[in-house]
Amino acid sequence: MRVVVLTGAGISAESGVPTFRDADGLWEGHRVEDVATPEAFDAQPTVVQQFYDARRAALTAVEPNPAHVALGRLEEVLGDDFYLVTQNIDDLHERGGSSRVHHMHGELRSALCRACGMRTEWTGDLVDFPPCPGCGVTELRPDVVWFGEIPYEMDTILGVLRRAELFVSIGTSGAVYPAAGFVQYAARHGARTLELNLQPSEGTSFFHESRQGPAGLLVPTWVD
Ligand code: BJW
Repeated sequence: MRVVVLTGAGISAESGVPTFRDADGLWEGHRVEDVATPEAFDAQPTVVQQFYDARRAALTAVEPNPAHVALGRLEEVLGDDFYLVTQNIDDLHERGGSSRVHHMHGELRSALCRACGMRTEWTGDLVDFPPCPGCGVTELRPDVVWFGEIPYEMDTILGVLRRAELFVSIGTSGAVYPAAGFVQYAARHGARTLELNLQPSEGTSFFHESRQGPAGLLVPTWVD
């Protein structure tokens, strides 16, 4: 695996999807802890479902931007030498032309059964809590990774990071682990590391090189 790219909320910002920790961030009015933990879901399932329903609905009004499209082109050129892992739960990479996207924090368009663990396509409004199509129990939740939960595909991701020649981080604050630790892990295993972000992230000093600016400009320039 030669090139590994990690993306965060910043890559979707120019498409109109709010980031988490910028001034107009998603969590204004909604503290992260109020909606993005299993405990919050236990305490207020309807509020949490409505929060994700709103984000799912907002997705229909946005389009991929030149940064997503450029990564789609890169996958076409590099094939199996390219691995894209995103912390985002939107589908803008897929709509931008990427066919192999690894969603380490889950996906808005997927539902997870708390009883049997089955992951299924999200079908409409789950505020009414329909039963799981696999086991029939009414335990569906958004298929996203909340604080305290283990992100998806960690073994695979760490494997590709060990084999990476280049690790590129795009539009992420470096505030949330384990993704924030990927740069040091990849560098320790011999990769060159590059950050493309609007401003220096919390982890900027760990990168060999850091470029600042909007992803819609920086990513196509880097890819081409
Ligand atoms: C632009 C731009 C433009 C703007 N162009 N750029 C080690 C140390 C300390 C704590 C921990 C640790 N390990 C674990 C923890 C605990 C915790 C954690 O990290 N806490 C921190 C707050 C300290 N982590 C966990 O609980 C994780 N689980 C875990 O660690 O399990 C144990 C384990 C793991 C692995 C192996 C074995 C055991 C789970 C974390 C789950 C995070 N979930 C969320 C919600 C997902 C669902 C949802 O979307 O609702 O994921 S929280 C939220 O933050 C979301 C994001 O994916 C994530 C990261 O945010 P991101 O993408 O970086 O966005 P922002 O807003 O922070 O930054 C945007 C950036 O873009 C900014 O820098 C802007 O400048 C930039 N930008 N416009 C380019 N146009």
